[in-house]
Amino acid sequence: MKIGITCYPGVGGSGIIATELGIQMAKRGHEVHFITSKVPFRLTINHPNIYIHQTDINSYSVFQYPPYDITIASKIAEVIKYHELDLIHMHYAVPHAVCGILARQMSGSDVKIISTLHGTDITVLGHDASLKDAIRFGIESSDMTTAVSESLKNDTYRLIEPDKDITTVYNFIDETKFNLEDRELVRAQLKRQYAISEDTKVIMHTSNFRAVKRIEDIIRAFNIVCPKVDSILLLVGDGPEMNRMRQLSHDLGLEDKVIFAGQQTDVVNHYKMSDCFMLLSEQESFGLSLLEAMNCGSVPVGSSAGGISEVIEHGETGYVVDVGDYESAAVHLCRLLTDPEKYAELKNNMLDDIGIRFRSGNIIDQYENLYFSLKEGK
Ligand code: GMT
Repeated sequence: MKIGITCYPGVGGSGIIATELGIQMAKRGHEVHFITSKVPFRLTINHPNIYIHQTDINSYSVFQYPPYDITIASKIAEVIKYHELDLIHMHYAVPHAVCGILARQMSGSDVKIISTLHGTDITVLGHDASLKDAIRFGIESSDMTTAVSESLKNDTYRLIEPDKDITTVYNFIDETKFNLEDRELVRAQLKRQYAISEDTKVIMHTSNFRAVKRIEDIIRAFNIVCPKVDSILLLVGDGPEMNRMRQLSHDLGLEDKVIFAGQQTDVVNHYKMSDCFMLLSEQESFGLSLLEAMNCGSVPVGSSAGGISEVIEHGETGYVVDVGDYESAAVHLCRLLTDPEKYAELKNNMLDDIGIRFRSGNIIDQYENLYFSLKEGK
């Protein structure tokens, strides 16, 4: 099949899923065309089946805003025509799903469109009355729409009310990158690099440091854990909340205990160094970082937001607390970090469970089957 993919190319879960899916489809023999404003950051391999079409966004002075949507749509239309694509896979409802519809019209072809909803395109933007109709249009005009969790699917029906079936296809990870390989060795090396002593427990979080991640709750939970367990908090990533979080750590007297590691290219090794992983978001359609961390052997404590409780089986593969309940998160962390038997039990369950439910091969099969069914219905 000839497949076009459009996604946000920067650091972010939707771009990661789009890129990994494209790579895996190329490896399965499909011709994959990325049509994006920049090369997606996780697209670090060369493969003969992968083509990259980058758009330049015109910033002519008459434009108050550079016309991203029109430019990307016309590039998609050009690639549809020139490469005779069978289908285009649009990641994120606005503007990409809508750009896909426009591109199909511009190309005059009957290319099939599959759109994937990733989370904030519904749970945040769906509350914006000026975008709601556009989101619904993008969903209803796509030939197929998927959501990354049952929770996101239900949120979409509730907030957007589309007259359309939505299929849940969970996030997945590349298990050849995120795994337990050399965990003990990597852990020892990285701990030396950060001057963390061997016995100190590492609690980790990584994100784009947006308010929706509620990093404040993570720091407040750690503030309770820290006096009870020899531990440090490792925060990987950067974003709008960074300065406020530094200030909070300072105000709580935790400067020496919280490591702000910034954006990291080797996030895998940081996962491998960690004992526990925290994701206490306000909204989280799935929580791809959870799956990455878990596959690297870090036991999770998450909030009950969105799809997190579809990823973590509370009490079996980690713990789930109500949004904002950092005190309970601290209780679970203390238990995990001081009870090696409980920790081992949850870790084993976790590795078994995610190896079955989120196996990348199965998830890529699901997408590929959807692609084939679209193509056959052409
Ligand atoms: O988490 C973010 O803020 C990034 C965001 C994105 O759109 O790139 O991630 C969303 O899509 C991911 C991949 O499907 C999901 O795993 C994340 O849970 C989701 N983020 C939110 O819902 C906040």
